[in-house]
Amino acid sequence: PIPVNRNGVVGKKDLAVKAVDGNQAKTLAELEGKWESFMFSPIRESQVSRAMTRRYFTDLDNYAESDIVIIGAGSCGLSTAYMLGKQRPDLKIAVVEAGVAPGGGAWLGGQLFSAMVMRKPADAFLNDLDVPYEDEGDFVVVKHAALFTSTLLSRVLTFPNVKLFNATAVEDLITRPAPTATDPHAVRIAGVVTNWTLVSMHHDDQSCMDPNTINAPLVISTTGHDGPFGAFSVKRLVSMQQLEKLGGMRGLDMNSAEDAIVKRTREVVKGLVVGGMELSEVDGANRMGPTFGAMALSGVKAAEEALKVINE
Ligand code: AHZ
Repeated sequence: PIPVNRNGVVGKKDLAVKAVDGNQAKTLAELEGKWESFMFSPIRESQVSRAMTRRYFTDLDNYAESDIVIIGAGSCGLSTAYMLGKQRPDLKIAVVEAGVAPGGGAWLGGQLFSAMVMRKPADAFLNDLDVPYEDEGDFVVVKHAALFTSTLLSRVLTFPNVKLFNATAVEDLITRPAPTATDPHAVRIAGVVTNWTLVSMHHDDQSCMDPNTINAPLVISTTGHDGPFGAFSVKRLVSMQQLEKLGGMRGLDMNSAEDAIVKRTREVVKGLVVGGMELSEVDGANRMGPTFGAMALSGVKAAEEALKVINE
């Protein structure tokens, strides 16, 4: 039996003894051929619970005041987080993703095909990430979109100053009055209102499931084009009368779409930078379909725009 004290906690000394008994290998080579005597170090279930919940609630506490919140962890949101995390280890960056699996639409190239196409000069982003590709002249091809997305995700998650809250939806934006000479009702965005996505999906059949909040002087929204979850922030800007109307995403035209998305990546209202396909809804830009260079470079520009605002 595993020794536990009165509080149900395994004694540290006992754990150490068990660890030695349990043939704790430091390398896989040390495990080879020893499966008969093999055993894991002991654990009590509460230790697993506490290891997870203590960290999660510490993060919730810590990131309740963030420097930057990124809404959406698709190809644009993750590219933005990568640039910011890399350049500014001093900033606290919360990434809020509604889905359980971060990555948005970037796990496949297009339809259900594996490869991911990026038009030049987005190969510069792949070089920075160290993702291999084949050069086809004006564009490059990563052999599987998941190689791009998983590499990007692992880089982002390794930064100590970036926290991903997945399975968490942004339900609303926090605003503060910021009247201008032309608009006395203008606001600036000052953070996000969140809820676990499974809770967000049940507001119609359960009552009193109030949300949580993250305050931040800058929010970057990359929630994709309109859909059940997409274009979240810009639709909310219309309903709170900070944007008159949305332009609506136009049909597919790869050439004009990709240039437009990168060029128009900007602070749309004070405190809110918009990037990726969410922008196509604001400006009425074309869609580009299965070519991802604009998502990476919109992320690079969103980070640059964000730092301009932060440094103001
Ligand atoms: O789950 C969404 C997805 O992972 C997440 N998201 C949306 N609303 C949210 C909310 N709270 C939290 N309220 C939310 N998360 O945002 C992510 C968006 O990722 P995406 O891949 O859909 O958007 P993107 O702009 O990063 O990339 C677009 C990819 C496309 S669509 C397209 C076309 O149709 O032409 N072409 C490309 C390259």
